Amino acid sequence: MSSDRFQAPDYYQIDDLLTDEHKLIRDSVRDWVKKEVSPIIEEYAQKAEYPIHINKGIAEVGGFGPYIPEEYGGAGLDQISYGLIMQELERGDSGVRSAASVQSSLVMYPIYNYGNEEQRKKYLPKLASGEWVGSFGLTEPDHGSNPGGMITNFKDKGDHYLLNGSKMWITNSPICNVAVVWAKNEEGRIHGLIVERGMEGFTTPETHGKWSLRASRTGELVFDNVKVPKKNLLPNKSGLGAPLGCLDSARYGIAWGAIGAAMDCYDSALRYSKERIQFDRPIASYQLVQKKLAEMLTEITKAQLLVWRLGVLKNENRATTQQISMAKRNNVDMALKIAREARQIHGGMGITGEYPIMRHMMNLESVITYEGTHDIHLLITGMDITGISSFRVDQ
Ligand code: TGC
Ligand code: FAD
Repeated sequence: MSSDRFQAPDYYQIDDLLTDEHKLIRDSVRDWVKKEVSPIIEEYAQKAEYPIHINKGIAEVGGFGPYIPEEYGGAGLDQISYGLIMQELERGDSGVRSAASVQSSLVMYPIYNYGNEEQRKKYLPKLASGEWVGSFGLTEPDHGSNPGGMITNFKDKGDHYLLNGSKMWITNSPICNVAVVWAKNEEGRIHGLIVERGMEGFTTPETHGKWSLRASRTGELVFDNVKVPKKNLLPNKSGLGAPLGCLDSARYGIAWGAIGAAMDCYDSALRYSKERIQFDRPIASYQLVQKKLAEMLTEITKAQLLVWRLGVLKNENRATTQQISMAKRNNVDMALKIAREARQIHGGMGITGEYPIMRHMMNLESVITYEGTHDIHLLITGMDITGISSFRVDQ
């Protein structure tokens, strides 16, 4: 891959809305991505492996638990810093941002918010340092958009719980040391359980043959009469709202992350269009190419303003699920469209690993589906506007 010459667009001087600390954090993650991710990521994506050696670096730049308090190993940062970190990591690759999203918002978040002190102390520092990898098991083979229908269940056996069922499409499953798993108790109430690798009956088969998010490991979590100690139940929240609360935090990070992928595609397309000569002139001189570039920058700028405002609301604890949903849907869709246009501008070169475009484009095909599909988010907005759920006929 050619050297990383990325320059971030900031057409509306959005940097003026950031504090010096925000900019320092953003720039340090950007430098780290240029040095540690860009040179290797194409090779890892091609061989469908996650570069696990970078986990230490992600931890050092604050990517694991950015907003978790420092006493538990987190970085103790605000929500805009968290967003900027996700933006820069996804500028490198959605798989790298995925690793940080899952660890931070889907594993550390529920342990911090729904767990007890013993659980926080046992798991959070190891996850924050990158020593341990976590995964989050909500989706099942027959329950994706409708997680409330899950059939994974646990029974109270006196001194332990007996867990049965399976989860599918789980980021990091093949390499996780610990999984936060959502399952129903005998009354049908959803609870979170911390399942550790090595527990008898717990296996994590890998899903092979992905054309998307290749630099990220995906698999199943299978529970065959797994004896889970009672102390591993997250005690402080239950019901579907518990996993959905984690999703709010992860979806917020994705809304920022997608901008990173979009910026990388735009930046590459702009540079390529100025350097590529056809009919004796740079292709950047042609109106159709300029139209594409102008529209890309307009959409990136709108997305940047959307997440900045959402970050302010989130810092004030005022961001709603529905507002987060809108930003996730809009920004991922925006990034995917930009990746497709950028690929056109690169012509044949756009399909090669010489440029990051095709990798981002394929990655975004997962990002637009996971954490709630594009259409599910549209319907969450629809429900908010009308007060009528399209998911449930009785509501
Ligand atoms: P619904 O009736 O709307 O809600 C059930 C209960 O939950 C409450 N609630 C929330 N609570 C906290 N935070 C939220 N964001 C909440 N949203 C809803 C709600 O108030 C209700 O509480 P109660 O007390 O009344 O029972 O639920 P529903 O079954 O109708 O489903 C609604 C729907 C479709 C919007 C929801 O289930 C949904 O979001 N589906 C999409 C599933 C999804 O996003 N899965 C993601 C899996 S994880 C993943 O993809 C990780 S990828 C990571 C990576 O690699 O980066
Ligand atoms: P389905 O729910 O079957 O949806 C199929 C189609 O039907 C979609 O277009 C959807 O929008 C549409 N649809 C469904 N219901 C409705 C409706 N009511 N109205 C209109 N349209 C509807 N999950 C985890 O728990 N943990 C993870 O770490 C994780 N990582 C993932 C990593 C990758 C690479 C991928 C691809 C997925 C991951 N997921 C994870 C799962 C992801 O969250 C689900 O794929 C997603 O929620 C959609 O579920 P589904 O694939 O079963 O699709």
